[in-house]
Amino acid sequence: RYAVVLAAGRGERLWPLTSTRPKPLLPLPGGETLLTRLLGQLRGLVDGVVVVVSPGWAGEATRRLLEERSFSVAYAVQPEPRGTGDAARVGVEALPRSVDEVLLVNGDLLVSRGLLEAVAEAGAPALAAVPSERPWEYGVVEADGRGCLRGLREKPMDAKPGSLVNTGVYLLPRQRLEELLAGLKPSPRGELEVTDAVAALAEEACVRVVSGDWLWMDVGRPWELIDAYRAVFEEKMRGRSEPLVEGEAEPGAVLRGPVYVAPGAVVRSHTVVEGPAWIEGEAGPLARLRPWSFLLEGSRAGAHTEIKASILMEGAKAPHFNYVGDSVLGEHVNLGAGTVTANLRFDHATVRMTLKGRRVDTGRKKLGAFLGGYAQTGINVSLLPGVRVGAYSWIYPGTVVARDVPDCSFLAP
Ligand code: TTP
Repeated sequence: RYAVVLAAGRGERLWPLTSTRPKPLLPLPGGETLLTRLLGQLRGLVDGVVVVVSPGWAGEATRRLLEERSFSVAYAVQPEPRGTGDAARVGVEALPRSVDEVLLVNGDLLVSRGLLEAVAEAGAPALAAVPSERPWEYGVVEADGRGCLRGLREKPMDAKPGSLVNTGVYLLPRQRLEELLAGLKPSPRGELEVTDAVAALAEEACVRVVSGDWLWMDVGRPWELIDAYRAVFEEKMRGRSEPLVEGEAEPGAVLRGPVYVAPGAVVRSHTVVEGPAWIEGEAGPLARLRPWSFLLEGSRAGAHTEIKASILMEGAKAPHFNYVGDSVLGEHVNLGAGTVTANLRFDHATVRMTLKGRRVDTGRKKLGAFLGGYAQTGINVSLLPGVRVGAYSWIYPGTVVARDVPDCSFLAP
């Protein structure tokens, strides 16, 4: 049995975080990425792994990271992102001839190992499903009385909370899968879909629906990254309610509740950290970190800066007088003194964002800004709820950013 991991998507909805790395390489707390976490979890469940990557820099970055971290996997290149079905076909073709079962997984999933184990042990063909509070956002799985897949319905408006949704993790017979993938036709959205092959298989065999209340998150939209960090935090801290300081907390620093300070990280004096919070970088002196602040390696929240429910990726800096709420700062972002994010509208309406050209309601009243890697703001820049600033872009001092700013551009008031 081999795993085929799909990691050749565009990750367009997660722009600008995906301008400087492919989605499966997004970092997680503790030095992992979505992909390295998943590959670690597959150890012992499969005899080998094929990772499907895109050509060019994104595929190269994936190979480089996995080599650095000593993962020995095979690669298959999907020339264009024509859909998950096309990616799976490319991956399955690259399998050694002797492989007869394929564990098919999306490379951007955040799951618990139990889910992967259950599918791997179910016997092919099988599909993993989890109950969801918002099933209408996913593919709803319908099973018959024997627990076999009867149908998959994409984003059905009438689904009830608690319905089972498709996790995109399957165990499939290699030969039949290969034939079904070769015969796929574009779906209404113009992509070749793995789900069409699975639905066709369900017509001729019992595709077992394996369900359980496992952690399962599909990290596709910007705000879901903050949720993913919360889930990883809970997994790592396992209900702990006290600080865990493996780095340094200077005299006069106040740490309350579950706060993790990693080796090499420092919380300087007169900083107040209200857990849950995860610190791999530097906080303070005189900073305030509110619940669900994540400071990755090399990042810094400086004097009179307040962080809340936000991620500062590697080397990101909010050094003086900043407010960062419900936001993500990509790697090496630098905020000028006085740059603030607004995370609540005057009318308290839910924040909307444009994803793949469509206005999408995020369902969140509190949502700040998303800044791509290496972006910089001048002093006193204001970022309105839900705006994104492209990677490498510069925002001139005093600017109010009310609209998305493309990558590598310059915005003045
Ligand atoms: P999606 O999240 O559907 O697509 P995406 O990653 O390109 O993101 P976006 O829609 O925001 O542009 O993909 C699910 C998984 O399948 C993900 O791990 C990437 C992978 N994938 C491929 O490998 N090749 C493809 O052609 C597509 C569409 C996805």
